[in-house]
Amino acid sequence: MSALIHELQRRELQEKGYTVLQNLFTPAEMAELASQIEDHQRRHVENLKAMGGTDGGISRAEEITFTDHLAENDANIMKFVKRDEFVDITTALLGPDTDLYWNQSVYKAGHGTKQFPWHQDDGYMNVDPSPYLTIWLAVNDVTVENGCVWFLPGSHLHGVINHEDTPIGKACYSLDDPDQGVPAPLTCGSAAVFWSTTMHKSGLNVSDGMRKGFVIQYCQAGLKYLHNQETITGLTPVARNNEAAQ
Ligand SMILES: O=C(O)CCC(=O)C(=O)O
Repeated sequence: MSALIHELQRRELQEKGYTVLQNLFTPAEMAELASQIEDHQRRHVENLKAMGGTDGGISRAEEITFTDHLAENDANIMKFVKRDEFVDITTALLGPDTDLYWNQSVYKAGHGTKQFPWHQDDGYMNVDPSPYLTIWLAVNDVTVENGCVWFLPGSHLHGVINHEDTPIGKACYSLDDPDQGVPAPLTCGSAAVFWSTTMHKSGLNVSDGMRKGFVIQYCQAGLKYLHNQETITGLTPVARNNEAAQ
C-alpha cells in the first residue's frame, strides 16, 4: 500500500492528468539538493556563455537552463532520485518494476520575457509504453509570479498530439489561446506529479529571483523507443518487485 498516493491523487491523475504532493520533502532537504544541483548548473551556464549563450538546444544562459543527467553525473543526486518516496510513488502509479528515465534541473531566471511553451513530455521523444510519469519538484518556493508550471486539465485523455519545433521548445498548443489552464504553485519541497501526455507550460518569471525546479521522470522497466521498438538501454532501476532496486 502506498503511503503517498491515495484515492484523491489517483482520481486527479485519472481525471485531470496531474496531482500535487504537498511537502514531499523539507526545505532543508531542498537546500541540500540545490547545492548539489548548482555545481552542475553553474558549469552548464559557463559552457552556454562560452558558446554565445546557447548550445542550439532549449537552454539559454541568462534565461532558462535545462541541466540534464544530473543523477548519472552525481552520486548524491542519484541517491536522491532513488529515495523511498520515489519508489512508493512510481510503483503505485506505474507498476512493480520502475526505472529512472530522465532527470534535469530547470532554472528560470527572474525578469523573464518568455514562457516555456505548452507541450507533452511525450512530444520530445515517443516511447512505449506511454504515458510515463513526470515529477516536477519545487527546489524553492514556486509561484505564479516566478514562473510555476501550468496544466491543461484533461489534456492527457487525447493521447500524444503533434508538436511543432519553435526556437524556445516544442509546442502543441498556443500560448495565446484564451484557455491557459491552471497554475500549480508549489511550496519548496512539494511536487507536481503528471503523465507524460499531460499538456503543461511554465509562465514568465517576473520576480527578481531564480525559480528552481528538478524534473524527474520515471517509467516502467523495459521502456522502448516507439519508432523501432528497441529497448532503451542504460536506464537506472529504481524499483523491482515493489521494493527499492539494489
Ligand atoms: O520548468 C519549466 O519551466 C518547464 C519544464 C518542463 O515543462 C519540462 O521539463 O517538461
